[in-house]
Amino acid sequence: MMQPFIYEQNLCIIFLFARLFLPLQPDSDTLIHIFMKISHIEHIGIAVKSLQEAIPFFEEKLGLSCYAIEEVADQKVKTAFFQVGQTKIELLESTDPQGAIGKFIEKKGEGMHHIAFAVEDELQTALDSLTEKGVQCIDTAPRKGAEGLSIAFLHPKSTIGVLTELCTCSQ
Ligand code: CMX
Repeated sequence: MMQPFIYEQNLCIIFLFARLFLPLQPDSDTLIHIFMKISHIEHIGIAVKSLQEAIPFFEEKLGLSCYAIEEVADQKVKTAFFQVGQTKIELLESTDPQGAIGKFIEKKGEGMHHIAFAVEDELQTALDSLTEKGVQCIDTAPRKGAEGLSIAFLHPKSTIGVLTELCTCSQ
């Protein structure tokens, strides 16, 4: 059985070695790869069968208020938005069974569909850098999403299984 004092001494030695060989600041190579600043979670997308049936749950049970309903024809969805702090909840109802939400509901049922990060950088630059790093971008260029945001999706197969959206309102 190791004495507590010797044990503590060993820990100190390990810490000093680690401190010597692992610099606290990222090296210049690492800094080159820090390119995208995510400011917050812009919204969380939830696939629902019917907005009419889902909205009352959020309003009457959770006390949130739906502030906008918008159809995004391009995405084959109708959306409803709720503000929760800096983040929104986006309910997504399919308008076409062949669209992304139609297929998702058919396969997995209702539930969380994607997470959207607000990025402060130029979206095209972020997409180019991600592509360079081997991330599969569904959109290789930004396009217009709900609420006039510029958006782009990353494929769930290269984002740990979570469909990920990047968005910015600055472009
Ligand atoms: N989250 C995690 N995985 C998902 C997913 C999701 N939301 N949607 C699909 N997948 C998975 C499927 O489970 C499937 O996995 P397996 O191969 O292991 O079975 C795989 O991706 C392929 O799925 P699919 O049903 O065959 O669908 P597609 O390949 O045709 O499309 C995707 C998948 C993600 C490329 C497509 O849905 C897409 O382009 N999404 C981005 C656009 C979008 O989602 N628009 C709706 C929201 C719009 C808005 O917010 O305004």
